[in-house]
Amino acid sequence: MGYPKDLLASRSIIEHGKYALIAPEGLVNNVVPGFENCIISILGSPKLGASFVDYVVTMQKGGRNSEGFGGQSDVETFVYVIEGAIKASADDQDFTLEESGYLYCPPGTKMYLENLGDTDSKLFLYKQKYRPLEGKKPWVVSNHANKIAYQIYDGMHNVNLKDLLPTDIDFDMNFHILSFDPAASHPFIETHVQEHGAYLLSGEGMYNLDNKWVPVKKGDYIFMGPYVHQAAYAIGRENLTYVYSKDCNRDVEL
Ligand code: UGY
Ligand code: MN
Repeated sequence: MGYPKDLLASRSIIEHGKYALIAPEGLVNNVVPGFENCIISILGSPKLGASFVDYVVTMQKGGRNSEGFGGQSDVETFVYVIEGAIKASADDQDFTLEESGYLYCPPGTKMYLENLGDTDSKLFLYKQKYRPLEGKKPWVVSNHANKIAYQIYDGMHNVNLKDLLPTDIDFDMNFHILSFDPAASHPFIETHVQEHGAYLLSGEGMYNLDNKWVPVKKGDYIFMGPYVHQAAYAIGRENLTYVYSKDCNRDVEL
């Protein structure tokens, strides 16, 4: 949508500190040091009210981050391959990640990324300050979500969930995939302290954000701040599926 073919209009909704729907057509390229031959857009960030940073990265031919992403003593990182194939490395281990492949790096571990082949790869990338817990330490995790079986979500026969990271208390957040069959919905409108950054992998639906229903589809990004009302209805023929982060396993600090 846009000039000269159409009106200058946008589906994106930005409510700082509360929630945001960011449609892909409004994104611009942000130069982020360390990334070469990559088109990067910063999505959720502290400037929007999120406690994490999410990025969508298109790695072109020769795309790489060979300086290492993250690696600070208090920063954890996560990458998920939306399409294409990359080599991801951490702690001298190499992982070939194809569509649905992911890598989590704990604090102090740099993540190295390199596009494989001549075609573009698209990544959902994340970083956050890790909240330590005495005696506990998370570790490097890599897998392909396509190899993980779905579990029934909250007793709903037509909604399914995958946990991408271990549920051990060492981890202060998890990534999940939630998938709604056409016409399926959440069992209730959630209001919870945890934040989410969600990237829509397939389908279309109506999303309740702050108790207002808005249309959403594949390629959209949604930030949900603490306590914001949230729920989805899937519409159309394809499953509405998204990958999202959720903080867990920690008390709220006073
Ligand atoms: O895990 C969750 O809180 C998830 N059900 N939220 C969401 O899909 N908006
Ligand atoms: Mn939620």
